Amino acid sequence: MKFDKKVFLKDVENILRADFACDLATANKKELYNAVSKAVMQEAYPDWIAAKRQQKKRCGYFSAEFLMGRAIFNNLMNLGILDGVRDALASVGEDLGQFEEVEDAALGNGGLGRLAACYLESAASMGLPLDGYGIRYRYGLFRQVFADGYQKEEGDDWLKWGDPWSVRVERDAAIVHFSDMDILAVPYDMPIFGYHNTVVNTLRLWSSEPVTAFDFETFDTMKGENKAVENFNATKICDVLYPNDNTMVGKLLRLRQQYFMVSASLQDIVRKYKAAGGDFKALPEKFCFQLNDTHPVLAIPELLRILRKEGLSFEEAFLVAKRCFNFTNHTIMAEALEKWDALALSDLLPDVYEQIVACQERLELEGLDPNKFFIIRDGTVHMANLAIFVSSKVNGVAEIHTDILKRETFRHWYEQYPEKFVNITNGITPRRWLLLNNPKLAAIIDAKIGGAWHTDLKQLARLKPYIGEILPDFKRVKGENKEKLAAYIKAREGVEIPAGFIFDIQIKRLHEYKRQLLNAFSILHFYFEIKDGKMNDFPPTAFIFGAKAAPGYYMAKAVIKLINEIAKLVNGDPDVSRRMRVVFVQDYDVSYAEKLVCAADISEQISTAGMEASGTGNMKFMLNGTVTLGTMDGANVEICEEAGRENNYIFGATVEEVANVKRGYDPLAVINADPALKRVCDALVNGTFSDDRGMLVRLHASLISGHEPDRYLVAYDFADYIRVKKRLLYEFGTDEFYTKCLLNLCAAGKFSADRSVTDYANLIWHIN
Ligand code: 26Q
Repeated sequence: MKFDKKVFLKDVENILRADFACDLATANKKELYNAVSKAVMQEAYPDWIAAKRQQKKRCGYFSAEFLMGRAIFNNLMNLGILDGVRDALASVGEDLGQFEEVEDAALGNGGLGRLAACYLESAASMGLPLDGYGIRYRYGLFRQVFADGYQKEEGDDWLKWGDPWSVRVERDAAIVHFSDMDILAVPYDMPIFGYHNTVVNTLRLWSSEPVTAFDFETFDTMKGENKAVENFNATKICDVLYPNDNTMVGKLLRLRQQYFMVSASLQDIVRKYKAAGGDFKALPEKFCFQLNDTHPVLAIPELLRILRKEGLSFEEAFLVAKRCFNFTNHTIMAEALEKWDALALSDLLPDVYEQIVACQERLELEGLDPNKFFIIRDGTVHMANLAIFVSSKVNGVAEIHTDILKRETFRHWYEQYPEKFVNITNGITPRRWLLLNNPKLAAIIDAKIGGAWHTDLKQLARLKPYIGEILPDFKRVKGENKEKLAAYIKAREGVEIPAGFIFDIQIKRLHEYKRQLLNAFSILHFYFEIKDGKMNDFPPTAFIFGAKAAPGYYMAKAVIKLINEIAKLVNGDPDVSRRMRVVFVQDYDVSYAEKLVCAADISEQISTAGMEASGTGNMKFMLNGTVTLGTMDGANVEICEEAGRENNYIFGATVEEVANVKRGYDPLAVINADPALKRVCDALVNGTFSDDRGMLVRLHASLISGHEPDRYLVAYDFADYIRVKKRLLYEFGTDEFYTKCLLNLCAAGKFSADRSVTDYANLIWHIN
């Protein structure tokens, strides 16, 4: 984008006057933020409008989550005006950095939502016509605070800074019909700017409003009383993001949210297609839809419903839908696979349910074994099966994950329709996750190989011959990033972390399968060893955690309490705190991740093999030159393929081993056979920690008793984890070690979301 400082400041001043009745001298931070953002938006409108008018086939990325993070810096960078705006503001005595206080848009939980955000940015940067469709939650993912080491949740009022990067498009409002009420859906469009290429795609988020307040003509006096109730319910649909990650909650309000977003999106798309004179049978030539897990799968029966109302037969509608939809699976965890009660669904959405029944009948027509192939069975609707049956392509998100889908989770479907299944390994946008979050490292790379890697990440391989040369600069920058992070943690958490320590970081949602508990156990073990004087040469290390637990997930919350207790024990013990620090940062989010990822020495990716579909945090660390301490799970496998297993620190049972171990696994025997492990486990129940809620006792019990004791093999992998982690800590700091870091960076090319979206475009969407 062209940038003229004078024009820009004039625009800002005009907006300040019109919208806030103030000027540059008197504006507060919020007013300035809104005016600066709107001034940029205003300049970008022509390109945006041009993009909306294009006649090319487009893909809609349907997702219940878009974890966008902070927009302003990313947008300025992609438009090529980051320095220009910074200088312009500086010339009037304002610091662009002040906008670091602006709230993240946290309209997502974790990996799946952040992936959607990375894909939108990458598609725009690659010039691919991809638009996001989702929900404009009034409150995003809860804000986390610790009280006495226990997690507490607070509402995330992300709009308190305003929303200058969205425009409300009332003319595109649609009515979504439920059996008990009609709801108005109003879209808010957010521009998605490609990196230095004038492309502008759209993220359209729907907000629910009462129909009556919008249009009094449709007000039916006969139903006046009911309308009052509807008005109350209407806004509720988009009130809040469900805070679950990798667990399904069967709440009717969640089902309403899902239908609300897909119905509004499809009605809008079909209406415009029709207005442009489109023939419905040719819809797949202009549109396709990527279903981000099962959350938007009601789009399938909804499109069928709409097409049938437009006069297509079921078979015609079915063939159109099949060519339009594709489905991504993000998890094999049984508790995350969406199932809905058929009665509840048919009560709420009778016309939609009718189409699901028709799909089931269509499936039966194929004459397959009904025990293997079903959409509705025993009064339950299986959303993944519906998605697979009606989609053209089904994809997993890393090679090992897609293999497990084919071999186990969806085995029958794969055997019946092998051509449907493809792998698209996840990726991350290198703009936000290197250029923006680690500008000093980016500059080192630019100086050696130029900037082509910004949009062609495989170019990083060309850095390999220079590793020796850039080693000192790399170390210096890593050190500076660690200083900065330490200061930030000191300010936010009140915990002192010497920047000279090794920074060992585990950041991701809290889940038993991700095994933060295993990490905690290793720390406790090192603590005891140091206390006993058995590890007087322990390399000083800071163990840093960031994670939110779903509010109703008891064991996850117990792990948070445990780690906070360990932190208290370790940091408060002068014998040990010279060699170790532990901190669990509060309210971990995208912006915190940006600061942590560039300052890490160790990336903890230690899920039980077979459980983490892909992981994307692992890629972010790798791209910032960090070695992985991990299991052979998810994309870790491909990280090792690309960067060399010898340049990372791999431990633990493999997928095959996990399956074997689980037959007749006796964790108590494993614990009793290993005194180090026994001591750590005992600490949960012998008064080492204070816990008036008894959470740690129950955590301990989950390892040794119940239906499936130690389901995630913490005890089984403990010894190998300790062995490899020790080796890593003692190898740290040598030139060989930093060479490993840089070899990982050089090999990160595959994990660009630019590659991922290009694969989707070529193999699935056919929009290239
Ligand atoms: C479902 C029904 C009702 C309420 C909530 C949910 C729900 C919400 C979020 C179920 C699952 C999720 C999130 C899943 C997720 O984030 N999966 C992660 O996806 C990443 C991107 O592909 C992978 O890298 C991770 O491995 C995977 O865990």
